[in-house]
Amino acid sequence: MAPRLKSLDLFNDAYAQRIEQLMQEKREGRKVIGTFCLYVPDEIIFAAGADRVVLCGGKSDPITRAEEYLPRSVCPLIKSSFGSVIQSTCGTGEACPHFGLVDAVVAEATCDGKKKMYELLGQRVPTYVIDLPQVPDSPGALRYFESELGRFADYLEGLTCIRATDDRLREEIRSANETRRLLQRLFDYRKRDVPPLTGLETLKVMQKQYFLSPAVFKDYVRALCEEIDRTESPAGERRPRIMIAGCPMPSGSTKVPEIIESHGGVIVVEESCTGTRSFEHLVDEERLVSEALPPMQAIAERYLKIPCACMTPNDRRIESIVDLAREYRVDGVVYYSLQGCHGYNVERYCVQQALKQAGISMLAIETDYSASDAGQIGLRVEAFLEMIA
Ligand code: BJ8
Repeated sequence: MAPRLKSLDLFNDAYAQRIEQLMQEKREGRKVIGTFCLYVPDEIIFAAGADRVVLCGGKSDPITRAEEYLPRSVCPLIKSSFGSVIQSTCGTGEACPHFGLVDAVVAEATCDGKKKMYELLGQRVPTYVIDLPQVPDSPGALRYFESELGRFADYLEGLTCIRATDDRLREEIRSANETRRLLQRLFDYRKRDVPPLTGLETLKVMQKQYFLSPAVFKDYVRALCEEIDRTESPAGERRPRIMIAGCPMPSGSTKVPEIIESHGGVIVVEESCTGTRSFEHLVDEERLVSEALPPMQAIAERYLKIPCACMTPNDRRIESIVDLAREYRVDGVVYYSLQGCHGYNVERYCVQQALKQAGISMLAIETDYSASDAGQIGLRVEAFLEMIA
């Protein structure tokens, strides 16, 4: 196993530092936007002069409170996110320190549970919803999404009094693409026989992406990459290489990676919104120049390629999972889905078929944020790792 990299410590104080930074920005009059999903483009928020924090919950504590409002059968990510908000607005339980700082929430029309939760959220904080075409290759989908993003920029201008002009958007596109390239560089190191980072370490970095400011996050990821470059590649025994595919793992939800790696596997890639889906496509900077492509269209093109399970058909996700499995030379895939998440749970069947055809084994784990099934998951993971070793 590779020795722990010192630069990982940079990310440790991320939460406290970030709250201090946001409070300072608010004192200076900057608006803060809370989001819950990758489909809300950072480029537009920053170009309109606002800052953003991602409010997705990965902890199990706030769920009891959320169940006073939401059905128990709703996915834990939605319940945890909403429960944190309730705790913040009612002053009971551990409050979400970020929620208290947001001036508005920008939601998106993805899965049904989230859409309905946003309606309840709208009773507590100004909530703006971006509509999202869910048949992304249908004629007109791109134009519609581009117009939705234009409407979103108008909304932000009303809040911040700053127009997301083409020049400002181009600048933010450059910055966001730089983050995406850095993350790709970080993930490329994991293709080595002995990856310099465990899956758990990488996940904790990825979770900070959604809280830290882009400038600070990039500095830290760059420092981490440079440390890996300076460090000799360790030799070590080969552990079964695992890909996790499925639902995102927001801050607080590390149960499954912990189980996999404590049983001897090493996670080398995550196909999720806390993994490759967050950086895998760049906004096309070249065509901004060569074809004078309007920046809003370039942003719409890139974001519509995100293969969330709310999209249909979603062949590009299934193809991407098989490609990633080959690229990172995985021995097996752990399909991670949350209870109540119909999109990812139903899509599991097609993913399993495609992986079977490619000769790659898959273990499906459907879980929540509690520790109650950890023992049983451990037994299944152990048997899976033995089978693929
Ligand atoms: S782009 S994955 S961040 S919607 S797990 S709340 S889908 S029922 S989080 Fe997501 Fe955006 Fe898609 Fe990514 Fe619904 Fe499923 Fe819950 Fe989910």
